[in-house]
Amino acid sequence: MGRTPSAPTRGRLALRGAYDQAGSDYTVEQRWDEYSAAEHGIWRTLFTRQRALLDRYAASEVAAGLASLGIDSDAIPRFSAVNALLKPVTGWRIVAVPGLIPEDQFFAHLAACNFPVSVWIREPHELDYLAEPDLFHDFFGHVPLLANPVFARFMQAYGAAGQKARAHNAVHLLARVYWYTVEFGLLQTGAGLRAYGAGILSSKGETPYAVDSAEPNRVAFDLERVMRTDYRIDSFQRMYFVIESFEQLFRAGYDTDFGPLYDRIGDGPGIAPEVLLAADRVVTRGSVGVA
Ligand code: HBI
Ligand code: FE
Repeated sequence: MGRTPSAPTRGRLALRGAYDQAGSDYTVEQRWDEYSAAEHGIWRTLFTRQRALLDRYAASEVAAGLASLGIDSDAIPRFSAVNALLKPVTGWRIVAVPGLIPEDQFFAHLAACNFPVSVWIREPHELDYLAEPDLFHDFFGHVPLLANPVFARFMQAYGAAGQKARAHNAVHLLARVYWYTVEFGLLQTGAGLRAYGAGILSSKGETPYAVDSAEPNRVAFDLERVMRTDYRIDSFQRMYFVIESFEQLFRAGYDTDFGPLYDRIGDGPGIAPEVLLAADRVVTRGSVGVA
């Protein structure tokens, strides 16, 4: 009979999604009609306050993506409506999932240009922080840049690399790349530093912090340096890596055979995020810095 996937575990956290309803690829139906007025209200509150930060703190491609996909504060987006606009532009589509899914399925979805978005939205007392990705993080943070052709190709290449990394037992190294780019990446622009990472853009506190605070280190992106660097999941970042363009990201994810890199780095301890190395191209030296 059909095997029911069980909820993946992440530390001791019990995941709240309805995993018993998921298919073997972990997708579910969005069931948009079942969202309550209160849930739409949470979307509206979160969207409004994060949207107001974008012009000052985010890469311009983020607001452009929201506009081109018709995403606004009115209500929780219908995935099908957004897909109708997204698919023709970059070939990507959103698939609904119960929440965090096992990494092999996650990589397979990205390699197939499917972006998994959690169907549930956080509760009123969680507006500022929650440990699991919910609909607001996944949608507001990740979906706008899927309308950018270069970024979208990077994401696909990342998914394909994930499948190879599993064979090398190097998923933890690739996860660092995802963390420091897709989740917490900064972009150097003519107008100054701007955020493009979803973990930044979905956080009211970390959006101004990532761009303006004197605390964290900011270092020019280098693929091997990123793969060697530990990250913290329970606080604002102490280190951000700065790309010059989405093309740079795409080249790093696409033209490189990660095999030799994985072998060279191995699985020794990572560099702490507070540490700056002599070889780093430092953009800003943070007050957390260790010489
Ligand atoms: N599942 N829904 C979801 N969203 C993620 O961002 C995610 C995931 N499963 C695994 C995973 N991320 C990570 O293992 C990768 O980023 C490396
Ligand atoms: Fe995310």
